[in-house]
Amino acid sequence: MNNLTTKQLDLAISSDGATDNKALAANELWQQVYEIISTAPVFDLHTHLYAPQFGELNLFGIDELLNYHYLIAELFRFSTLTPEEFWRLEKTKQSDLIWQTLFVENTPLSEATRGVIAVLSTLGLNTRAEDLREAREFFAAQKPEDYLEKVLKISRVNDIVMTNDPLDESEIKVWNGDKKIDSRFHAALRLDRLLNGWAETVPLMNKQNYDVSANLDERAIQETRRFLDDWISKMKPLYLGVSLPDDFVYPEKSARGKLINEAILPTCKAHGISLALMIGVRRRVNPALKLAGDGLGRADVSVVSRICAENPDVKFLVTFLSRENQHELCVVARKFANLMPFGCWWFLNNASIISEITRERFELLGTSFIPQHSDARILDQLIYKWNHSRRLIADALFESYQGLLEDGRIVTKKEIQRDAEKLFSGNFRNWVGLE
Ligand code: FIX
Ligand code: ZN
Repeated sequence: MNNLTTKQLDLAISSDGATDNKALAANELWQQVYEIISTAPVFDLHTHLYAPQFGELNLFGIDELLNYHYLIAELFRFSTLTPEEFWRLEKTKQSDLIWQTLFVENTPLSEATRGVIAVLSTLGLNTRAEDLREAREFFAAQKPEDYLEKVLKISRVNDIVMTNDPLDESEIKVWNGDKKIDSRFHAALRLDRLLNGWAETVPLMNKQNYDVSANLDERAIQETRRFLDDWISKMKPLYLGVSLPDDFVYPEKSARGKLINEAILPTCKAHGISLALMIGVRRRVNPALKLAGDGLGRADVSVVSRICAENPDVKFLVTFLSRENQHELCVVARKFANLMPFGCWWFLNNASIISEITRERFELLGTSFIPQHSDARILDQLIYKWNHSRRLIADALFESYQGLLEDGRIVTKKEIQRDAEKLFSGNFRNWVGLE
């Protein structure tokens, strides 16, 4: 029921002549919201993509798309092949099998299979092909630098944040080399191995001439801070990031807890850099599936309350992997201005859950959150991941505007443009101190 009387609505619509400030009646509202959201430039704050300068780390094409670990996990739902037999196949045979099993013999209904369909369809390729010949010919004909422009244009992604591991040999080579990295690709310094596997990390840091030891004494803490300082100046990351298990606690009597308190948080303060906490992953619940073998668990959101309360001068980007943690995250974000919730991460990146999470975020946080990141691992995925999410976010935003209209306030095209800019790029840019 619309609280605005027809007269008020007519008055509001004609309230001022300027088109952008003209009130939008409900029927034209959807059109405007959808158009503005569909074209809003995106700052993709978390991906596993790499700039072209990273060479073979920069993945695209049908064989990479089909070997996405989401699809490998889904393959074993239908195939009698064992993981060991699958891993013995060469990549093109793996993608042939995945295409045959998930797309020909079965209907591609999952988010990940529909994503491949959306990419093929957008690129004008046969989505019901019996084999991958046409697709392989198409991608083989793409010049990587031209194809990158094509994908960024289609997906309207202007900026991409990578996930950069300062302990990865192939990455170290690029960062120590003299290639200028495409400025649209930004670094995020990933801390998983340092924080979640200290014992295995010690020799890797020693190899880079940092004098650390397993017993994490004062010297090790100092040297870890020097390691972080050096890599921050080399990568110029927009944030430091780490994924954490569902049973993560803070404070924690562990190497991780000591490193967070004595190395990571002081480094964030010293550099004024944000810390991204991605909480709730259970790594290798089925090791046989390798990257596809990770799961999730419901976490204790109070850890975020404590870390935000005890570190008011650190800005935290936070996402949880469990659907059951999302409402609590919104409530904690209402308590702490140094907390920015972001994304519908991984197993949450599905229409039914994105819809639910985005609606509760608008209801509890207004536009003070970052609705999505792609988590893309293969360049082409930007095409479907952002197309799917834009539609869902537009639906939720339209519903919020409709509610506002019913409560008695019109919304203008200019305000929709302002909100879309905040949600898809501005909130993140401001959070990490970009102009
Ligand atoms: O920790 C992460 O960054 C996760 O996103 C990855 O580990 C995961 O494999 C992924 O790509 C999910 O989309
Ligand atoms: Zn990720």
